[in-house]
Amino acid sequence: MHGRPPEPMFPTPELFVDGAFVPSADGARRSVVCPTTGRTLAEVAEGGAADADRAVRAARTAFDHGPWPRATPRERAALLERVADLLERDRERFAALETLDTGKTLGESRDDVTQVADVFRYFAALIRVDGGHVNRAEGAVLSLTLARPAGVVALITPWNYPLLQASWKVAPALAAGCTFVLKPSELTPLTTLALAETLAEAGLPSGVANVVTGAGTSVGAALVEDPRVEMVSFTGGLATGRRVAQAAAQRAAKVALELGGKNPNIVLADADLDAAADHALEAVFFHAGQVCSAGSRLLVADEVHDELVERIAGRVAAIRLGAGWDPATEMGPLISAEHRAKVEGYVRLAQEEGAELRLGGRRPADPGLGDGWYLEPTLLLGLPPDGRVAREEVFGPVLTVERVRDLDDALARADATDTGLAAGVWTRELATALAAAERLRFGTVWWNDFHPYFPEAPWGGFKTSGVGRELGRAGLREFQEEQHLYLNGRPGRSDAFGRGGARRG
Ligand code: TXE
Repeated sequence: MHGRPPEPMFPTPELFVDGAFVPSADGARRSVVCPTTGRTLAEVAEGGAADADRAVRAARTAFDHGPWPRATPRERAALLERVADLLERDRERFAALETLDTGKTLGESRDDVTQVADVFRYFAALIRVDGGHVNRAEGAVLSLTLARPAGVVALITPWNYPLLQASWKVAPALAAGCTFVLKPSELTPLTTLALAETLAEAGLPSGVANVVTGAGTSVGAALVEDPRVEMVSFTGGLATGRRVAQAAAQRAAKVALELGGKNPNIVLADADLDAAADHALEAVFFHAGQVCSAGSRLLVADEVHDELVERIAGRVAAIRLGAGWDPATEMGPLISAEHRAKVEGYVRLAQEEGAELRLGGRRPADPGLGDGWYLEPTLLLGLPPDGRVAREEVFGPVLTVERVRDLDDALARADATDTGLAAGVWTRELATALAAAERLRFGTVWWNDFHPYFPEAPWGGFKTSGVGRELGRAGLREFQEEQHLYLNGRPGRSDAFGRGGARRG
């Protein structure tokens, strides 16, 4: 029914510490399960606090005594370029592993790898041109701002974009001269372990990159609490992000957080409805809605509401579910049984809150899909703006639609959430889009589009969607400490102290 799953070369299923693949201290292992078939893909070493400790020690030694933080920007850039070359060489392997592990389509996984290689190339270029700046150059005095590496960093990533999210942290951390311990989601460690192999093949010195697979509550918590770790970069859910921030705050460590959001997609009466309908679907059904910037909340002007809903409904019903490796598939399964149950709970809650279930919301009847954690693409109409579903992240293939009076009404609803990651506005008038963007408290605003991002532009959220930015210049700054260097080429005498006040006056 699904066709044959790909058979890529699997990475060594061990921890990667100090340049070598090693078993966990207590020999524990965890089954990594394919969300499409329910079968075990690999038995991966399950690290614990002792392994986190060993990895941090390696990263600390590599930072304090190793060559990487002292390498020139040109040398670091050359290594990042090599990593990008290897990723492109191994694109099919990485894509197949990602599809097996996450359930997303092979097309999406291939695009992920292409973009990941581009992220490495971007930070390679940036580190060569972004060395700091001159604050003052006055006579013999020179004041410079230099960017020093932030030190040993912990990188904690989620399961929806395992390789891509890792690259948004790994590439700038390496460019900056940091050393790190990376903990992937326990659900999807395969491409992160393959990335460790790639970094080693590219010639990264031992101890600079370490990967410890295992649970968030053991490995993740140990990394965040470790006083030798100077910064934590975390992508995941809001509840976990708050815990991470609290633990880091206990010891005044830096944090960068990307915590997802409830992202409005606003369609005004003058919008190009053909394009708006296409992108309304892409906004939420891409990777079955398991995207931090999913446009799950469609706010449509009264005048065009019914027409847009009809256009969308016809297409939602036709979305083809299936295995990511089947070329006919448009949408794969959800990541786990627990996650599907959570999304189903939100579909029920939306109806209890007064929404009408127009389509989907069920597990597909096709017995060929019975082994995977599929959920039919779902369309809910008339979602009340004051309920929980209008505010909370569903993270599944669920599009909710609200009828709005006008732009003001849409903006008021969009603003009535605690999160602020990304928003879309559809109108033919640039002036309207600009006015909307000024009032939308979201880290990204798209006009007549939804989802595009690229390494040059910052990514992150307002409000509870996060702290700090990834990608762009800001994404490199997260992994740097600014140092003010004041140089005085002509030292003068100072009469300030101990000279009998002779010059005071
Ligand atoms: O994420 P967790 P979960 C949202 C989405 C989803 C919800 C929960 O709404 O339904 O979060 O997902 C590690 N100390 N997003 O529970 O737990 C964990 O092992 C340190 C949005 O799967 O946040 C994993 O590596 N680390 C998001 C990582 O945190 C800990 C993407 C993320 O997992 C830890 C994913 C701890 N105490 C889910 N506990 C986005 N922003 O895109 C867990 N972890």
